Amino acid sequence: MGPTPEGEPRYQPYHHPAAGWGAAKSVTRFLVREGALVDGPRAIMKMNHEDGGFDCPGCAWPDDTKGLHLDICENGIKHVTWEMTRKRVGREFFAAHTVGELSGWTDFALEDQGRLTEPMAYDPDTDHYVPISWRDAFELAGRALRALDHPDQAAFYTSGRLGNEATFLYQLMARELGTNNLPDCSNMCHEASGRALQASLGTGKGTVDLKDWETTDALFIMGVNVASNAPRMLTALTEAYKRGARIVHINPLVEAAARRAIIPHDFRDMATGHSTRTSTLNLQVRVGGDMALLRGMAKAVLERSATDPKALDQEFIDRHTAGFEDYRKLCEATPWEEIERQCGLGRADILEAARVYEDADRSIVSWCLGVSQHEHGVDTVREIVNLLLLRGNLGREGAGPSPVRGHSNVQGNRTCGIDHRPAEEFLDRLARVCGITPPREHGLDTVGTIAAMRRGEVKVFVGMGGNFALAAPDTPLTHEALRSCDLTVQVSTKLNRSHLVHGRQALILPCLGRTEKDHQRGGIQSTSVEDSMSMVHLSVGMKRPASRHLLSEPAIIAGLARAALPDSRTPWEWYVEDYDRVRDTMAQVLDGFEDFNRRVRLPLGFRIRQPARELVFRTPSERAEFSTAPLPDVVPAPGTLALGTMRSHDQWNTTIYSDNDRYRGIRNLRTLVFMNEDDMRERGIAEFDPVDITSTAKDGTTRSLKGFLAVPYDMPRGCAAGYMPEMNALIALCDYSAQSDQPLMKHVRVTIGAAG
Ligand SMILES: Nc1nc2c(c(=O)[nH]1)N[C@H]1C(S)=C(S)[C@@H](COP(=O)(O)OP(=O)(O)OC[C@H]3O[C@@H](n4cnc5c(=O)[nH]c(N)nc54)[C@H](O)[C@@H]3O)O[C@H]1N2
Ligand SMILES: Nc1nc2c(c(=O)[nH]1)N[C@H]1C(S)=C(S)[C@@H](COP(=O)(O)OP(=O)(O)OC[C@H]3O[C@@H](n4cnc5c(=O)[nH]c(N)nc54)[C@H](O)[C@@H]3O)O[C@H]1N2
Ligand SMILES: [Mo]
Repeated sequence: MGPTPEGEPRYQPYHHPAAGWGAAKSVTRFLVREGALVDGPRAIMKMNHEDGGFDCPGCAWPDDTKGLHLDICENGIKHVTWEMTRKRVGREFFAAHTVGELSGWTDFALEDQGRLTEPMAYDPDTDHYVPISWRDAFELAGRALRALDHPDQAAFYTSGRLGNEATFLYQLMARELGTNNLPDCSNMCHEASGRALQASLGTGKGTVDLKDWETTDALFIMGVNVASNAPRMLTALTEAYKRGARIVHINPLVEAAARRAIIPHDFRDMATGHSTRTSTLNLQVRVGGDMALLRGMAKAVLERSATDPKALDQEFIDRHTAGFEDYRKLCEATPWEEIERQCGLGRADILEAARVYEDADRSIVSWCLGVSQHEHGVDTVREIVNLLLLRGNLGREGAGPSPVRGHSNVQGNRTCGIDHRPAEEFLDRLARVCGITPPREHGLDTVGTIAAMRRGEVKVFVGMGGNFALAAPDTPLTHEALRSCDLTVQVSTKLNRSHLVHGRQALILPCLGRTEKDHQRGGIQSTSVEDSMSMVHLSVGMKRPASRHLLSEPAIIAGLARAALPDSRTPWEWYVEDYDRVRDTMAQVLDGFEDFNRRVRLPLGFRIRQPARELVFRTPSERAEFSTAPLPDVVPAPGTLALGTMRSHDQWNTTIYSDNDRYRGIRNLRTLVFMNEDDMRERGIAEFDPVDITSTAKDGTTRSLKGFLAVPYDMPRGCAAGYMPEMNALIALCDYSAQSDQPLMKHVRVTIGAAG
């Protein structure tokens, strides 16, 4: 799915620090390829600045608050440059290529054509996309939406790039139409984290901010590939290490950030090649074994408290928590042997991690997809909270849970109303302020939408960004589902697979990117975003739009809404003239957004109040609640392996920049599977041997990928790993978590054998 490889596949384990000149070299090559050697650096200087500029769309890590650093990273630069490319996909391009022909292109080649420039509609007679005016495009979509028997026959997907103002208008349109069918990328990402934190603490978000990262004594980094996917966290890790904080990495793979890093903004380090350690302890847990490890650490803390009462913060437990006694008994009753077997680590390792935790006055646990994309993702995140509660690591500086979110505004999307299970209180306020009658039944999430499209129950699919056709599980089935729609609408910046896998009618609606000037009647507009640590700030584009035909996302939503809801009393155009007006309405509907327009213009924006941070818990007991879930059985059956799908260094979700994965030592190869050497030997497989991978779903059906190349890798036995989205075909639609409805993207049960 990536570009045509530049040479033979190569594998050479990587032993250098993360970031540094390797990153700088890779960026330069990239800027040259995109023809952005001039614009790129200029734009980058404007990124993540407290005095204006645009928010880096690369990830959701918060901006540096001290303003001392050039707050950028290799992958953020690539991501921005990818949007700023000078290449264009105009009407001539679509006239020259049928959809059938484009379907044979790689995903890299599709996106590499550059920015989309004008609205296009699919013409089934010629199998070409043909130009359509914005007016006709809106009318076509409006007609399809008006023709539905019920609004629940439409689904409105959001990818986490959408700014808060557009988000608010988007959910308003869906709910005014009468549906809560608002699937989003969170359904595949941090749904489990949100639900767990909500259940344990009464808020679905982390409670810490960057200041806490700067003062904590111990960091536990679980299931995240920091150097590739949250590179700005490298700065926090090196600074923590230099300060004497302990850093424990919990991951089946020892990723680059779990060794050493060079910080690109530290010119002295860059010049001398001096690197800083970023880890005190690496624990290579079994895939899915995190909960057992956390249980083991909690058990160790409780055992120590028998002789050392200071091991527990009993006062905190008594005052602020519920369910401690049950949890204590559960830990006691969970045998060490079971804990060791399930996490795949020896007792000494578990005790060492527990000792780091016990010795720290303040601890932060941070996690990403390695924790959330599992059957028991919710239970594991709740176990993280259990562990934190034992020592009162909540509601004080330097301590607390800190999920690393993915897309740059995925957290803001949820805050501003993208939720297929909206709270009653939110709907009440929306009804009162916006004068609509929102539906009360819960809507469809990502998995539910695919199943409903396939059954013919959802007939219109609108994708507000993203690349649903590739990001979703069960690729062939998802494609079948999209193809069975009456209409698919994709609001996008670049050509991608979701434009080629379409309904009977299809629209491509090109929008402004975050780097571009958004000119409306009321002048240049800015939009707000919320980072992983609940900071809301403005982002304003400064580049000339890629084409004069592009509309902003709010304008596209308003156009769709006007056409679908001819009798609407919502002032759609009036909102689009000046986004301050949208923000004024949001201030009345959203909790924590009072005085939105003023506060969002403060130098660093504002932080949404986190009740749990102030030890206010909106749970049934009004306390932080311990959970008492049994440990899941994650040990693979004999002959099978637990396979996790993940990103390479040179990709952004479904966007593949190259076939290299520098920090894992891979060149020119994406169709690979990383395996433990002993597991390979046992199967008679040698390095680069072609293998067939077969998954078995909960319903007993099987799916296969053939001819992937095996790569021996330092990882626990019984585990395997490979890249998304190539491996999404292995993940059955029915394989989602009963706790979060998230597809099991980090735990596919597979057998692997020499290619037949
Ligand atoms: N450059 C770049 N940045 C990105 C993205 C991108 O594609 N490219 N994507 C963005 C998005 S949307 C998201 S959600 C985040 C994703 O950020 P990550 O969560 O880092 O994403 P993955 O590549 O899926 O990597 C998952 C990590 O979890 C580990 N892992 C797998 N199974 C387990 C397990 O059972 N337990 C533990 N402890 N670890 C496990 C893997 O070895 C890997 O290190 O990054 C965001 N940032
Ligand atoms: N197997 C497996 N599958 C996974 C995952 C996994 O770990 N394993 N991770 C899951 C996760 S965490 C996520 S978040 C999803 C990601 O799923 P999505 O968010 O759906 O996918 P992306 O690849 O981020 O979307 C890329 C497209 O977004 C469009 N785009 C870029 N910028 C803009 C913009 O400013 N506006 C608009 N309207 N469009 C824009 C471009 O056209 C580009 O082609 O994938 C999920 N899928
Ligand atoms: Mo994500």
